[in-house]
Amino acid sequence: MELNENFLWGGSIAAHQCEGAWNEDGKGLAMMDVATSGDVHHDRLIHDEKLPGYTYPSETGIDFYHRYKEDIALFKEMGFKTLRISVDWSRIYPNGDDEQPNEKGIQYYQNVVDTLLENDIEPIVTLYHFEMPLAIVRKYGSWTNRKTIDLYLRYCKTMFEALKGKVHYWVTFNEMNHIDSQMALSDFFTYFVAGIKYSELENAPQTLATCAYYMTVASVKAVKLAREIDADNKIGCVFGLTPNYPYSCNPEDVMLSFKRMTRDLYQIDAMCYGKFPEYKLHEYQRLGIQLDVTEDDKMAFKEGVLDFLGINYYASEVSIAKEKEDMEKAFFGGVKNPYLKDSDWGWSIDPTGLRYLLNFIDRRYQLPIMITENGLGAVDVVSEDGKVHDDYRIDYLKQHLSALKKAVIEDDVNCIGYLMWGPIDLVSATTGEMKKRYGFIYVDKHDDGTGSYERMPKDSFYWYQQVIQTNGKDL
Ligand code: BGP
Repeated sequence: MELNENFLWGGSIAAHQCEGAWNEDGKGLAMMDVATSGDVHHDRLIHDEKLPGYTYPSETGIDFYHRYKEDIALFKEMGFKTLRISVDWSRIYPNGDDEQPNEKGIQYYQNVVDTLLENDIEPIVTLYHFEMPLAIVRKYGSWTNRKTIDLYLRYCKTMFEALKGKVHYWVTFNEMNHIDSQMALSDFFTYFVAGIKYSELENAPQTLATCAYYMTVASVKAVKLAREIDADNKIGCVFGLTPNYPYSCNPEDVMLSFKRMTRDLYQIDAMCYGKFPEYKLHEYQRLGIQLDVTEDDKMAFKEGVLDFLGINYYASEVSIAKEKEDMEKAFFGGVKNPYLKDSDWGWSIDPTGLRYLLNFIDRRYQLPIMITENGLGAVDVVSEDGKVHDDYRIDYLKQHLSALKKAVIEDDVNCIGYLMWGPIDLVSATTGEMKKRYGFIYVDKHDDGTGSYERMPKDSFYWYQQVIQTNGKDL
């Protein structure tokens, strides 16, 4: 048995990491426009306003806004069946609550989608990839306010209508689960997902739970809306999931590991089982957290069950109940796994973790799964022959795709696509750097502001082309 012939091969990119053009054609400021770069040791900093004259890679990105035709032609050359893009909400409603949408912003995404279709590439559109208008954060307090659900739905409606009949795969949110996952205990992660800074919250558990709940309600309502506008729409939500292993068979390690692995699945439960889970509501009650669950919300959960699940997979974690002081920590949390190597940015490299996760999610939800992100962030060097020989990336992807094939072929997991993250080099979300590169296509752009933006296929470009051509037979 092989992968289905309709298997969706492709890649994923996000507006704020590639478009640039931060102030063109009526775009407003978005949340990420005030985040400056960090590095492997430091989180990105979040400022109150855009720093005047401060140029950092996100401001110009990789200039995808002006070069999308050239880039899509390269994706086509690789044989992409699909490309996941995101819409930057601040291009559509620059102030969040404008009376009318910004036509130029809509036009831009129509052009990108038309170009994809002309190249036989199926567009998958994410409506929220950390790109909320900054004005909504300032004026309404972002997802702490129920009003934001209405603003989000109005924006979704605008996009569902503008791209009706052209886009059939939609993603309501990217990685909303990080709002209260392990990762959330830093300013950057809560800001990234919901525009709030962890250290500034007076009652963090209550605020994080409220934001998570409102985002979940917004997602199920968007699912219903998408179906009403076009019955052919397939709507998913993307989660950044991290399998967790017990350090030993000590039942306490196993219990802790289970708790961590399942702690942010309640949003998926809510989106797949037609109701917000009782176990989470009881947990909130015990913690003194109150949610304003309305009858309208309950109906929305029933009516907004997802069509597919998107999983972003990068690394696994390990849990140990009694951590010793000298144990090395892993980037994603927990202690370092002695059986795994790390990437240059400290993310564990674990292909079997992908197979494990696919099995886990398939058996729990029985919905089609798309791997919506996976890849290796590395420092690439242009060799003397002018090329990038990224055999390490090929090796990483080969191992992960072979694990995915085992999940589909041997374990019968219903995985319908594989979208490699950052098929063209772009700005890193967690560090804001260009140095951390994922692409099959090299972009001549650097953190010091130099570079011509010229595009160049790396060795992995030709490797992926072959993978797609043989539908994954030749890895
Ligand atoms: C995911 C985000 C992406 C992407 C990826 C890699 O969490 O959805 O936007 O950037 O992580 O992270 P980074 O770019 O920091 O290496």
